[in-house]
Formats: sequence, C-alpha cells, structure tokens
Amino acid sequence: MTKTKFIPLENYEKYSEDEMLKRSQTFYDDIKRRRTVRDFSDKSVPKEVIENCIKAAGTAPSGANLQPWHFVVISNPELKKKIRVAAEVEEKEFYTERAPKEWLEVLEPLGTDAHKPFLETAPYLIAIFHKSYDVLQDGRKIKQYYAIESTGIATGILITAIHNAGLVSLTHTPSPMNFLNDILNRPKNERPFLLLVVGYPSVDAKVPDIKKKSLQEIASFV
Ligand code: IYR
Repeated sequence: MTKTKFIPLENYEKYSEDEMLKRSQTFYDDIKRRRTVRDFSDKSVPKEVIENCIKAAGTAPSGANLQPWHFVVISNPELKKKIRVAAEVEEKEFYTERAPKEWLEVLEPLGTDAHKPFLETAPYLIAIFHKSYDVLQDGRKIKQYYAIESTGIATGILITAIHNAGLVSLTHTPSPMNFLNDILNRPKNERPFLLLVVGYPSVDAKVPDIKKKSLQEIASFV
C-alpha cells in the first residue's frame, strides 16, 4: 500500500499576465530597498512579528520535506552578551590572523571589523541551525537531504519576511560559530548556519555604497 496521499491544490491564485507583471515589478521595487544593516536601534519589536516571520520561513521547500532547520530567537540580554563576547573572540582572530589577504580585500567595501556591538544592541538575534540528522521520539536517527540548501532557502524567506514587516536584518557568520551550540544548549545534530540580527535601524544608520549586479550579469536566457 502506498503512503502517498494527494489533496487538491486549493490555495493557488492565478493572475492575469498584466497583474503578474505588476506584482512582479512591485515586489522587485520593494525588495530592492532591502539593505543589510549593521547600525541597530535598541527599540523593541513585538515578539509576534518575529513569530510570523519564522512561520513564513517554515513554509520553505526542503529536501523530502524534512524541514531540517531550527530557529533560536534570542532577546535575553545576558545571552546576547555571551554571544557577542564569543563572536568577537573569533572575529578578532579572523581579522588579525586567519583571514587571507584577498578575503580582507573583498570585505573592505563593507567596512566590517571585529567589533560587533549590534549583537547586544539589536532586540533580537535569530540563531539558525541546520540539522545534520534528525532524532525521532524513539531515538531513531533520520538522515537529512539537502539540509544546507533547504535552510538557506528558509533563511531567504525569513530575511524577506523581516524586510516586508518593516524591520532590517544582518546576516552574520562568525566563523567558527560552534559556540552557539554551547551558549544556546542545542544538540550536536544541529549545526549553526547563520546568526541573523533583527531590529530597527538606528536613526543615523549608514550602509556601504555598494551595488547589485544587473540582470544581464546574473542571468542568461537561452
Ligand atoms: N564574519 C566576519 C567577516 C565577514 C565575512 C563575510 I564573507 C562578509 O560578507 C562580511 C563579514 C564579520 O562578520 O565581520
């Protein structure tokens, strides 16, 4: 007997070509305003907004629909401080010892350095983990497929949802970031994927003057 069960595709909405064009243009006009921000305000954000954004992320497609991700939402100041301290240790080493010259060169236009005050200023940090395997209630281990790709897609939706809600985010990747498992008490099958910093920009927030590639540069139609 097959375990597959199909149901009608009920929630699909079909638009006219005119509407499609308008919607795709409107969406592009909106998402192109998104900027990665490093200057955060400490203004609080309703928790429900973050919950909705994570629910949106959880709709992402994933390998065999195994949903190989876990999101830890951090607002506790002591935990934020611990994360900042641990991240700055790694970052200091990165900027002064580990990073090859050509890496530092391409980072230069971003103006980043080892200081990460936003890890304490921003109201929320979302630590995103991908699962290298999952563990069932009975202890059985389940292999995951395309866990990194799937978590990347979910993270893209999360970033988009946060922008759509009127907040800003920063994709932060202190490397290595295993310290997140210790500080947040996550099991060893969960691997840190990204630390997303979320909140309002500070009133005087500045962003680097950098550009996105054109359609011609990023796509070919054959
Ligand atoms: N993790 C460091 C360095 C860094 C690396 C990349 I690739 C970036 O796009 C930005 C920064 C940091 O967060 O400063």
